[in-house]
Amino acid sequence: MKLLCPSIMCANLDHIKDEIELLDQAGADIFHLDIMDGNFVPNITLGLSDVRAVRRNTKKMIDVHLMIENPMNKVQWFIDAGADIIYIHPESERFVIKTLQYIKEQGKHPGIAISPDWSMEMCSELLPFCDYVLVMTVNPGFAGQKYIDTMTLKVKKLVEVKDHYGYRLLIDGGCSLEVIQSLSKIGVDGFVLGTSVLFNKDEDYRTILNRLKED
Ligand code: S6P
Ligand code: MG
Repeated sequence: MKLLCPSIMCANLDHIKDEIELLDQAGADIFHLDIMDGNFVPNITLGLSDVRAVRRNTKKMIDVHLMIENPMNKVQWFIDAGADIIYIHPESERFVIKTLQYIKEQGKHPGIAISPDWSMEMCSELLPFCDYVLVMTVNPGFAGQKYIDTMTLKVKKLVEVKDHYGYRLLIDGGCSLEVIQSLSKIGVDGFVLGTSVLFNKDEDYRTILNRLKED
């Protein structure tokens, strides 16, 4: 069973309540919220009030993908706002393990987001502390980019050791139907769904999510 994670920055934010309800009823598993600070990445997207708004409208899991400098100081804000899974980028924080431990101690799920520049080996010390690992298959900052093919080798390496460490492996960026089908076959657990497959399409969310679940 794949975990299907709509990327809320790609939804129609004029109607956030309706969007969340539709996605929830259509079978979304985890709501993915991209949080950017304009420093770590050259963009600013969702924030705490968006996390609260999603939390008010679903009982399903919410993840926050923190693309911000020094996330340790701020993870508690996102926990208080209702996040269940917190992804941090190792390159954004001096004390990564300490931050992952803190998230776990608060009863939430720690995760790392691995940028295209980072190899699996550069993250190996962190894997025992992760409930979730998010491989970025585009450069962080923007929706609508193309999947970087050379990331597939890293994904395969992370699949090989995921049962040993006990994390779930998800993919973020350019997840088209073809990417989802092929990576799901090799053991990837879930996918962030943005403009490549879910939003601004002619079909409704339920039709698309049902198809993705089947394949
Ligand atoms: C990018 C962000 C992603 C995007 C998602 C969009 O920095 O972390 O979560 O929102 O990748 O999906 P797509 O299909 O437009 O690439
Ligand atoms: Mg993301």
